[in-house]
Amino acid sequence: MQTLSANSAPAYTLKDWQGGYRSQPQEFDYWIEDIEGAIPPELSGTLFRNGPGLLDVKGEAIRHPFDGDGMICAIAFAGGRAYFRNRFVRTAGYVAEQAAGKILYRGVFGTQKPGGWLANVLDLKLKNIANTHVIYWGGKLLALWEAAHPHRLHPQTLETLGLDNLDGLLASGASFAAHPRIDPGGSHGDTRLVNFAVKAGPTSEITVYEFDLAGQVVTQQTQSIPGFAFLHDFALTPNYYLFFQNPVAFNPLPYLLGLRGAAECIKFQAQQPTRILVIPRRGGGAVQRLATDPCFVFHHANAFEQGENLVVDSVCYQSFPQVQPNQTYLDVKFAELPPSQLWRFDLNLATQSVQRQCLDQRSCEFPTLPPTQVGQPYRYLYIAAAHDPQGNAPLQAILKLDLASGDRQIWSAAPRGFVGEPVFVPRPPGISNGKEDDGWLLTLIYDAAHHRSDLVILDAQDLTQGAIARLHLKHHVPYGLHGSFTPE
Ligand code: 3ON
Ligand code: FE
Repeated sequence: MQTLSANSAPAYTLKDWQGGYRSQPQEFDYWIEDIEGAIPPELSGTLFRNGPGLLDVKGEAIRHPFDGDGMICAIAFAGGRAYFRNRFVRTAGYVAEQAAGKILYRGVFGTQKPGGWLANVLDLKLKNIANTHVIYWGGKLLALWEAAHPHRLHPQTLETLGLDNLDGLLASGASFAAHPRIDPGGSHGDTRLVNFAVKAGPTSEITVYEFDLAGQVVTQQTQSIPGFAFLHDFALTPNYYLFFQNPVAFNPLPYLLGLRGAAECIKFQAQQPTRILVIPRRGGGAVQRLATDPCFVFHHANAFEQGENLVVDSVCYQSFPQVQPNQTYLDVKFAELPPSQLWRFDLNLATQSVQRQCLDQRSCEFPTLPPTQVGQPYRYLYIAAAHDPQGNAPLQAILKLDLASGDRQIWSAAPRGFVGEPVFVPRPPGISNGKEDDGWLLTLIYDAAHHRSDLVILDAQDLTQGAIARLHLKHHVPYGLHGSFTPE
């Protein structure tokens, strides 16, 4: 197994990294012809992927990439060929701003309308930017953004069909998170898509929904939680949902006054514990709230049950990562920031105690695993990571952790490549060797040397052999958030 050794010089330049945050206003449709290696002919289906496509509105920069208009990429694979398409989600806000040629909405992460605080004071409209995730479930392709309804898209053309309230499930103005998980089912039950919605306030409300394969809601429950809850993701096991309630306080005043975005009014509370919320999936039991050391979590890798105990693996930050008032997101001083790291939390429900251990020093984000293991004991975890094993740096590599043996594998796109979320695609049943890690990893990387993006295909069993195929797009795709793969 290959493990990279520590490097003193950064493997990247900030200028190269910044290139991946240029807007991509164009929409494309084409067969990908420029390919290194070969697309496995058995790889069949579509990778959908979401993220901010615009980092400016007609030249006016937005304050934070999470405020960028959602742009969907679809890369369809069949017979060893691949077709690329990207489309902006025609949200009301995108359509209006493109027509007006200027910023008309405030963004949650601090984008303001031009004209100073007077132009922004008491404007509390949310722009549903549909930029965080995209899933195909129950015959619907849905672009998700956690503070509002999904947008439904045409699965082939990516044309926006409109807001979707999930057959009347979502009340007007309700939210729907951008982090569904698919419980593969098994002896404990059927395959389910599980997602949640949060109403944050002095007391917060979490609603969790479970959907069957046809997209029909089969169970839902709502729980009240003391305190403000900013919950981006969750984890599940056959019997529980797990949420990390980060220790944060929310003072909306600067937001109301037009001075800051709502997310800029969140303050990390370093003296308070992180609360791990354990919600029974069935039977209407009470929520358990276990305390652990303060940390900030966006993403969980996985959770599973171990006798009476629960294990959850999550990416932890020392505090809530925020752009400082006198900075822009483009001049992040990586070297001065603590890394985000993968931690394992062992929850003892009998004693209500938590033990945690760092699984790897390397700075990382966007964990994933084979879909068969979601909610189950698992051996292999994949995650986008820094090239260097220590310190904070942009994501340039894909790391594979063998949680049983402790072995690591890494594939790095450094010095000039920057990776996005890896998506695991199992090798189809008929030809799979049955191993947990038999499949491919798909990830879009930004190649600063050519100012374009590549879709990289890795063999998930062995990252050290290098990319199986590297599909050169004709253009770049800005750094994204989440995606999913749909076979067929
Ligand atoms: O007042 C509340 C506070 C709040 C922040 C309520 C609320 C629902 C309006 C709200 C909104 C939250 C939203 C809209 C969150 C959106 C999050 C988002 C779009 C993305 C999060 C991404 C997380 C990570 C860790 C991304 C990492 C990216 C990289 C490493 C770059 O490649
Ligand atoms: Fe996320």
